[in-house]
Amino acid sequence: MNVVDLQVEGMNCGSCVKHVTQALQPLPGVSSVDVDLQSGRVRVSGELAQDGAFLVTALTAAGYPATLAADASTSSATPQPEASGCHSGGTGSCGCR
Ligand SMILES: [Cu+2]
Repeated sequence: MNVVDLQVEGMNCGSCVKHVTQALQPLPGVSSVDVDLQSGRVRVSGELAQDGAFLVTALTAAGYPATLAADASTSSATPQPEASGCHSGGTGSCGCR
């Protein structure tokens, strides 16, 4: 079991969190995905065979440009269930439509 932390851009609302989770969850070896909406941090745990680059690729393809976060020693990534909905007064700049 290992953990990869990603820094993800373009998440502004709960729907984005859902999209990001759905983009990562089916990938090989992924057993859990924790998204912190406010910091844009995503923590993926599982039997991840590679260095996490495939996670970055998948997320970017899903419309959320991601980079590997350098330190894996952040405090717990607490999922943020809800922010301003992007369809109701959000900035509109997030990856979901
Ligand atoms: Cu959104």
